[in-house]
Amino acid sequence: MLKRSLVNVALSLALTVSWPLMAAAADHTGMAGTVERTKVPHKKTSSLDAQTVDGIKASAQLNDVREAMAKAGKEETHHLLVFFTNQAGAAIKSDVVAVKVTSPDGIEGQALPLHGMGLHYGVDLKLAQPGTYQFAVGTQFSDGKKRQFVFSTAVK
Ligand SMILES: [Cu+2]
Repeated sequence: MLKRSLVNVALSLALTVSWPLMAAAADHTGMAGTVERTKVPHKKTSSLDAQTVDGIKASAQLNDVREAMAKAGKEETHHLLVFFTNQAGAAIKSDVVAVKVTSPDGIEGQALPLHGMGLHYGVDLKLAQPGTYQFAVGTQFSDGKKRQFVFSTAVK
């Protein structure tokens, strides 16, 4: 029975995530996450507290990308990554993912779409003021329910 359930897990993973997408996700993490974290003394990646709403867990990460962005002539300072998993821990896709960012001065911005980037959804953001930001992430999964996940973190 154990063997059979392992096969089922492997099958469902293969069905939900295609290999080229997984490779893209691995590259992305390598570039902005693990590699830099070991080289750079100050922390460029912060993990935000995971939220579970109605059986779906959302984990978020905020990467400081201002150096690379500035080199490319862009004003964005951070890349927000959001990962969704079901109760079995498998990555799942949402038809719509958007974020409303509230800046430290309490002003809520317009909804910005997050794009599917392999195993996560991501968007580049300009978080220019130091202080605590709130990220309200709206979703719609295949069950049609709208779920909102709210994260917050301090930015220097
Ligand atoms: Cu991304």
